[in-house]
Amino acid sequence: MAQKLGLYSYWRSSCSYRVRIALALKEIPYEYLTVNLIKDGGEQKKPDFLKVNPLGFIPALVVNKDNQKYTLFESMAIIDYLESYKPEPSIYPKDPIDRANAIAITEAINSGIQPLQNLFVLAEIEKLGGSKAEWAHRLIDNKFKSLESILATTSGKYCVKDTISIADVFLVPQVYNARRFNVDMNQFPIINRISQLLEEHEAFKAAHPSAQPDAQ
Ligand SMILES: N[C@@H](CCC(=O)N[C@@H](CS)C(=O)NCC(=O)O)C(=O)O
Repeated sequence: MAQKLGLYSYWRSSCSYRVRIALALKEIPYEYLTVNLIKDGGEQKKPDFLKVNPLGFIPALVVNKDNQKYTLFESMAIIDYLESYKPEPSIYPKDPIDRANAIAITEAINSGIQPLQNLFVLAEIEKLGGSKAEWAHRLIDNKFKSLESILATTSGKYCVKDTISIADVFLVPQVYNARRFNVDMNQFPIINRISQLLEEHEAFKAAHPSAQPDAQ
Protein backbone atom coordinates (compact mmCIF):
# COMPACT_ATOMS: atom_id res chain seq x y z
CA MET A 1 0.00 0.00 0.00
CA ALA A 2 1.23 3.52 -0.77
CA GLN A 3 1.99 6.13 1.90
CA LYS A 4 -0.71 8.34 3.37
CA LEU A 5 -3.02 9.85 0.79
CA GLY A 6 -3.98 13.52 0.47
CA LEU A 7 -7.43 14.63 -0.71
CA TYR A 8 -8.07 18.06 -2.22
CA SER A 9 -11.62 18.69 -1.10
CA TYR A 10 -14.19 21.33 -0.17
CA TRP A 11 -16.85 20.57 2.42
CA ARG A 12 -19.78 21.26 0.07
CA SER A 13 -18.31 19.68 -3.05
CA SER A 14 -20.49 16.68 -3.87
CA CYS A 15 -17.75 15.06 -5.98
CA SER A 16 -15.32 15.30 -3.05
CA TYR A 17 -18.08 13.95 -0.78
CA ARG A 18 -18.20 10.80 -3.00
CA VAL A 19 -14.49 10.19 -2.52
CA ARG A 20 -14.71 10.89 1.22
CA ILE A 21 -17.45 8.24 1.48
CA ALA A 22 -15.33 5.67 -0.38
CA LEU A 23 -12.31 6.46 1.83
CA ALA A 24 -14.44 6.13 4.96
CA LEU A 25 -16.09 2.87 3.84
CA LYS A 26 -12.66 1.39 3.18
CA GLU A 27 -11.24 2.95 6.38
CA ILE A 28 -8.35 4.54 4.50
CA PRO A 29 -6.68 7.41 6.41
CA TYR A 30 -5.90 10.58 4.46
CA GLU A 31 -4.87 14.18 4.84
CA TYR A 32 -7.61 16.74 4.11
CA LEU A 33 -6.38 19.51 1.79
CA THR A 34 -8.90 22.33 1.53
CA VAL A 35 -9.63 24.07 -1.77
CA ASN A 36 -12.15 26.84 -1.14
CA LEU A 37 -14.40 26.89 -4.23
CA ILE A 38 -15.93 30.27 -3.31
CA LYS A 39 -13.22 32.45 -1.71
CA ASP A 40 -11.69 35.11 -4.01
CA GLY A 41 -13.50 33.72 -7.04
CA GLY A 42 -12.44 30.14 -6.25
CA GLU A 43 -9.06 28.65 -5.35
CA GLN A 44 -9.66 25.91 -7.96
CA LYS A 45 -9.08 28.49 -10.71
CA LYS A 46 -5.75 29.77 -9.34
CA PRO A 47 -2.46 28.81 -11.04
CA ASP A 48 -1.25 26.85 -8.00
CA PHE A 49 -4.26 24.53 -8.11
CA LEU A 50 -4.28 24.26 -11.90
CA LYS A 51 -0.86 22.64 -11.53
CA VAL A 52 -2.62 19.98 -9.39
CA ASN A 53 -5.60 19.50 -11.70
CA PRO A 54 -5.55 21.41 -15.01
CA LEU A 55 -9.34 20.93 -15.21
CA GLY A 56 -9.75 23.22 -12.20
CA PHE A 57 -11.95 20.75 -10.35
CA ILE A 58 -11.85 18.94 -7.06
CA PRO A 59 -11.54 16.22 -5.88
CA ALA A 60 -7.92 15.35 -6.56
CA LEU A 61 -6.07 12.62 -4.72
CA VAL A 62 -2.35 12.78 -3.98
CA VAL A 63 -0.65 9.39 -3.90
CA ASN A 64 2.99 8.79 -2.96
CA LYS A 65 4.21 5.52 -4.40
CA ASP A 66 7.80 4.27 -4.82
CA ASN A 67 9.11 7.77 -3.94
CA GLN A 68 7.01 9.28 -6.71
CA LYS A 69 4.11 11.65 -6.24
CA TYR A 70 1.02 11.16 -8.41
CA THR A 71 -2.13 13.28 -8.49
CA LEU A 72 -5.32 11.56 -9.55
CA PHE A 73 -8.47 13.42 -10.52
CA GLU A 74 -12.09 12.67 -11.54
CA SER A 75 -14.01 11.01 -8.72
CA MET A 76 -14.78 7.87 -10.78
CA ALA A 77 -11.09 7.31 -11.48
CA ILE A 78 -10.11 8.07 -7.88
CA ILE A 79 -12.70 5.63 -6.51
CA ASP A 80 -11.59 3.00 -9.02
CA TYR A 81 -8.02 3.50 -7.74
CA LEU A 82 -9.19 3.18 -4.11
CA GLU A 83 -10.89 -0.11 -4.99
CA SER A 84 -7.51 -1.49 -6.14
CA TYR A 85 -5.62 0.22 -3.30
CA LYS A 86 -7.85 -1.45 -0.69
CA PRO A 87 -10.17 -3.99 -2.30
CA GLU A 88 -12.22 -4.76 0.82
CA PRO A 89 -14.93 -3.90 1.44
CA SER A 90 -15.58 -3.83 -2.28
CA ILE A 91 -18.03 -1.26 -3.61
CA TYR A 92 -18.32 -2.96 -7.00
CA PRO A 93 -20.91 -5.78 -7.09
CA LYS A 94 -19.51 -9.18 -8.10
CA ASP A 95 -22.47 -10.19 -10.23
CA PRO A 96 -22.00 -8.73 -13.74
CA ILE A 97 -25.59 -7.50 -14.10
CA ASP A 98 -25.56 -5.90 -10.63
CA ARG A 99 -22.20 -4.33 -11.42
CA ALA A 100 -23.49 -2.90 -14.71
CA ASN A 101 -26.55 -1.54 -12.91
CA ALA A 102 -24.41 0.03 -10.18
CA ILE A 103 -22.15 1.70 -12.76
CA ALA A 104 -25.16 2.85 -14.81
CA ILE A 105 -26.71 4.59 -11.78
CA THR A 106 -23.32 6.07 -10.94
CA GLU A 107 -22.90 7.39 -14.47
CA ALA A 108 -26.45 8.75 -14.61
CA ILE A 109 -25.47 10.96 -11.66
CA ASN A 110 -21.84 11.56 -12.66
CA SER A 111 -22.52 12.50 -16.29
CA GLY A 112 -26.22 13.25 -16.39
CA ILE A 113 -26.94 15.32 -13.29
CA GLN A 114 -23.95 16.75 -11.38
CA PRO A 115 -22.12 18.38 -14.34
CA LEU A 116 -25.27 20.33 -15.26
CA GLN A 117 -25.50 21.90 -11.79
CA ASN A 118 -21.77 22.38 -11.25
CA LEU A 119 -20.64 25.73 -9.88
CA PHE A 120 -19.24 27.10 -13.13
CA VAL A 121 -22.38 26.07 -15.07
CA LEU A 122 -24.60 27.86 -12.54
CA ALA A 123 -22.39 30.96 -12.89
CA GLU A 124 -22.89 30.85 -16.69
CA ILE A 125 -26.69 30.46 -16.29
CA GLU A 126 -26.68 33.55 -14.08
CA LYS A 127 -24.58 35.52 -16.62
CA LEU A 128 -27.17 34.63 -19.28
CA GLY A 129 -29.89 36.11 -17.07
CA GLY A 130 -31.32 32.85 -15.73
CA SER A 131 -31.91 31.84 -12.14
CA LYS A 132 -29.28 29.35 -11.04
CA ALA A 133 -31.46 28.12 -8.16
CA GLU A 134 -34.39 27.47 -10.49
CA TRP A 135 -32.17 25.79 -13.10
CA ALA A 136 -30.64 23.41 -10.56
CA HIS A 137 -34.00 22.72 -8.91
CA ARG A 138 -35.75 21.87 -12.20
CA LEU A 139 -32.86 19.80 -13.47
CA ILE A 140 -32.47 17.63 -10.38
CA ASP A 141 -36.23 17.30 -9.95
CA ASN A 142 -36.57 16.07 -13.54
CA LYS A 143 -33.58 13.69 -13.46
CA PHE A 144 -34.59 12.20 -10.10
CA LYS A 145 -37.90 11.11 -11.65
CA SER A 146 -35.94 8.87 -14.06
CA LEU A 147 -33.59 7.72 -11.32
CA GLU A 148 -36.55 6.76 -9.12
CA SER A 149 -37.89 4.51 -11.94
CA ILE A 150 -34.48 2.88 -12.40
CA LEU A 151 -34.15 2.22 -8.67
CA ALA A 152 -37.61 0.62 -8.65
CA THR A 153 -36.07 -2.22 -10.66
CA THR A 154 -32.53 -2.41 -9.19
CA SER A 155 -32.85 -1.60 -5.50
CA GLY A 156 -33.19 -3.69 -2.41
CA LYS A 157 -32.08 -2.13 0.82
CA TYR A 158 -29.63 0.00 -1.23
CA CYS A 159 -29.41 1.17 -4.87
CA VAL A 160 -28.50 -2.29 -6.16
CA LYS A 161 -29.98 -5.03 -4.02
CA ASP A 162 -28.84 -5.26 -0.40
CA THR A 163 -25.15 -4.36 -0.48
CA ILE A 164 -23.65 -0.87 -0.48
CA SER A 165 -22.12 -0.13 -3.88
CA ILE A 166 -20.58 2.73 -5.83
CA ALA A 167 -24.13 3.74 -6.82
CA ASP A 168 -24.89 4.58 -3.17
CA VAL A 169 -21.60 6.46 -2.89
CA PHE A 170 -22.76 8.73 -5.73
CA LEU A 171 -26.43 8.92 -4.72
CA VAL A 172 -26.06 10.42 -1.24
CA PRO A 173 -24.04 13.51 -2.30
CA GLN A 174 -26.51 14.16 -5.13
CA VAL A 175 -29.39 14.01 -2.62
CA TYR A 176 -27.46 16.52 -0.51
CA ASN A 177 -27.41 18.84 -3.55
CA ALA A 178 -31.10 18.19 -4.22
CA ARG A 179 -31.95 19.37 -0.72
CA ARG A 180 -29.74 22.45 -1.15
CA PHE A 181 -31.84 23.34 -4.18
CA ASN A 182 -35.12 22.69 -2.33
CA VAL A 183 -36.19 19.64 -4.33
CA ASP A 184 -39.15 18.00 -2.60
CA MET A 185 -37.71 14.59 -1.76
CA ASN A 186 -41.13 13.22 -0.79
CA GLN A 187 -41.74 12.77 -4.53
CA PHE A 188 -39.02 10.13 -4.59
CA PRO A 189 -39.80 7.52 -1.93
CA ILE A 190 -37.10 5.05 -3.02
CA ILE A 191 -34.30 7.62 -3.31
CA ASN A 192 -35.44 9.12 -0.03
CA ARG A 193 -35.55 5.80 1.81
CA ILE A 194 -32.12 4.65 0.57
CA SER A 195 -30.40 7.97 1.23
CA GLN A 196 -31.88 8.28 4.72
CA LEU A 197 -30.72 4.77 5.56
CA LEU A 198 -27.21 5.46 4.25
CA GLU A 199 -26.99 8.75 6.14
CA GLU A 200 -27.17 6.72 9.36
CA HIS A 201 -24.10 4.68 8.35
CA GLU A 202 -20.90 5.71 10.18
CA ALA A 203 -18.83 6.06 7.00
CA PHE A 204 -21.43 8.31 5.37
CA LYS A 205 -21.65 10.37 8.57
CA ALA A 206 -17.87 10.85 8.64
CA ALA A 207 -17.91 11.99 4.99
CA HIS A 208 -20.83 14.42 5.42
CA PRO A 209 -20.06 18.07 4.53
CA SER A 210 -20.88 19.24 8.06
CA ALA A 211 -18.22 16.89 9.51
CA GLN A 212 -15.35 18.33 7.43
CA PRO A 213 -12.61 20.56 8.87
CA ASP A 214 -13.48 23.42 6.49
CA ALA A 215 -17.26 23.26 7.14
CA GLN A 216 -18.84 26.68 7.71
N1 LIG B 1 -16.40 14.82 -13.13
C1 LIG B 1 -15.59 15.36 -12.07
C2 LIG B 1 -16.16 16.68 -11.71
C3 LIG B 1 -15.52 17.40 -10.56
C4 LIG B 1 -16.33 18.62 -10.22
O1 LIG B 1 -17.27 18.98 -10.95
N2 LIG B 1 -16.01 19.25 -9.11
C5 LIG B 1 -16.71 20.44 -8.70
C6 LIG B 1 -17.09 20.35 -7.24
S1 LIG B 1 -18.26 19.02 -6.98
C7 LIG B 1 -15.78 21.62 -8.87
O2 LIG B 1 -14.61 21.54 -8.57
N3 LIG B 1 -16.34 22.75 -9.36
C8 LIG B 1 -15.60 23.94 -9.49
C9 LIG B 1 -16.17 24.90 -10.51
O3 LIG B 1 -17.21 24.62 -11.11
O4 LIG B 1 -15.54 25.95 -10.68
C10 LIG B 1 -15.52 14.38 -10.88
O5 LIG B 1 -16.36 13.49 -10.81
O6 LIG B 1 -14.60 14.50 -10.08
